[in-house]
Amino acid sequence: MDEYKVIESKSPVFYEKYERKSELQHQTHYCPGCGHGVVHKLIAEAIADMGVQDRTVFVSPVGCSVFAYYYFDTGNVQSAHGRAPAVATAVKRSNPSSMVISYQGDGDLAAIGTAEIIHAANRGEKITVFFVNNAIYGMTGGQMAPTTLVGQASTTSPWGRRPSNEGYPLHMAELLATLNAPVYVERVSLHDNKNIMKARKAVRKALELQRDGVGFTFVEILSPCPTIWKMTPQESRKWIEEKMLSVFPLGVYREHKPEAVNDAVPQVSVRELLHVSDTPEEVPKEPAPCGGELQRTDLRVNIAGFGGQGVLLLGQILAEMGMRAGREVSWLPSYGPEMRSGSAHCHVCLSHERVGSPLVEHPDVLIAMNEISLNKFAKQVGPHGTVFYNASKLPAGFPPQEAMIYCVPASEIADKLGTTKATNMVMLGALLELTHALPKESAAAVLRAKVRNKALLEIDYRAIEAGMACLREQRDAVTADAGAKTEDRFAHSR
Ligand SMILES: Cc1ncc(C[n+]2csc(CCOP(=O)(O)OP(=O)(O)O)c2C)c(N)n1
Ligand code: SF4
Repeated sequence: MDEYKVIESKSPVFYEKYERKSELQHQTHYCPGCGHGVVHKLIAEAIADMGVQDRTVFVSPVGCSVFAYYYFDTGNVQSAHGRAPAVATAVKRSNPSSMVISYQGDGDLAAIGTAEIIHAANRGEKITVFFVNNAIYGMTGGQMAPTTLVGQASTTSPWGRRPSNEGYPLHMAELLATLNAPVYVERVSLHDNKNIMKARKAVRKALELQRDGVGFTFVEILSPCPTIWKMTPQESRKWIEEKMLSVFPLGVYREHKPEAVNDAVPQVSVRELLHVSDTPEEVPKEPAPCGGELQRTDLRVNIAGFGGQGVLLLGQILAEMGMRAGREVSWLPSYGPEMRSGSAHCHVCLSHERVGSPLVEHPDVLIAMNEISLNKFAKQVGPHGTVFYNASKLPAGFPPQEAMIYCVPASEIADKLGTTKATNMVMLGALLELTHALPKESAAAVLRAKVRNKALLEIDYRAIEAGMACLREQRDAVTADAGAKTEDRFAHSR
């Protein structure tokens, strides 16, 4: 006995202490004999040996694979079911020096996430995907997975999988190997120690290729799930050998260096992309002070109407004006399936501070281009907010609102100027006049960059002026006639 010394050690890539509910503290999340624990060890060892722990990010989706974040002392992101390759893409692209691992089960990757894995592979994202194939949905108690074998019983295929009804097992390694972009695709297995050593090599190789920036790497790992298979750990290993190997042959399915193609996307800033210069023309950053009543330079705006009314474009113009004035901005469009005449709205934030969320639930300003939008959104505007409604008067029976409402017959005005296309510009004029959020010169500068048609550009300028004039007129009427009956032209209440 003296000759042997038992040494227990743990990879430094694992957390010192694994967090579990107190009564389960003595065990990991994985069942005895589960392959996930083995795969974890192989990955941890490779990360430690490569010295990349500090820049590794694990993306764990849904399934037993999700538990990875309790064990790996690396960056961890949990993604929605099947979406790990998309999330991994975002992490890798925004931080190219990171080592990004998408760690997925077969239900996750080959069922709900089929689109994500295929497109990430096809784009050649420089990530590594470890695909733990146990031929079943483990976490949820044994439903059929796309990888379930023909004849294999599951809770959703109690008579065994039948190709005539459930189709055939999906061969993900073979499928991805048909694509041009992946640089390394291999299938390995955990059914005995010799094969675990081969899996170890494959895991390392995939990660090394990622470290060297070569391209998309994918390792499929045949892995036991004794609990759901209702077998002992030993029987599970045997079952892989006897049943799974013939359906999922092991081996390297793709290994190639990507061809050098000169199609690198130029790295440009958003400002450059939108042709917004850092030192915008002689446009003042803040508008000149004046007597507007909603004088705010920070604004949260909802612009709503039909598709085709320039709703989204108005939002873009506003956001771009904000950008030119050095604001933090966001533009969040939302539209239905129809291109024209369907409902459309967008949220715009103009702020002196970073925008926390582009979603505007309670706008300072609502620009309602039609009655439906007025009815739908006016109640969201708070007591100090303003609504601009595209008509000369409010709809009959429209209830009093907390917000101030201005009726700006923008379509009518634009029509008289020569085209209803300029409706949105009339509204922009009204907004600028009332809020003084941004200088009107900035609107002209943005329009010059956006509108190629000279005649339309002229109409747009005039539409902005007309919107401003319309608003001035109404405001003066309010001032002169404070307290008088004004509901025919506009209604206001606070
Ligand atoms: C959107 C969504 N659909 C379904 C589920 C239920 N669900 C949880 S895990 C899982 C299957 C996971 O199976 P697999 O990817 O094979 O992982 P394993 O547990 O076998 O490791 C499903 C369907 C969910 N959580 N979210
Ligand atoms: S259910 Fe299966 S995959 Fe999940 S931990 Fe248990 S053995 Fe592993």
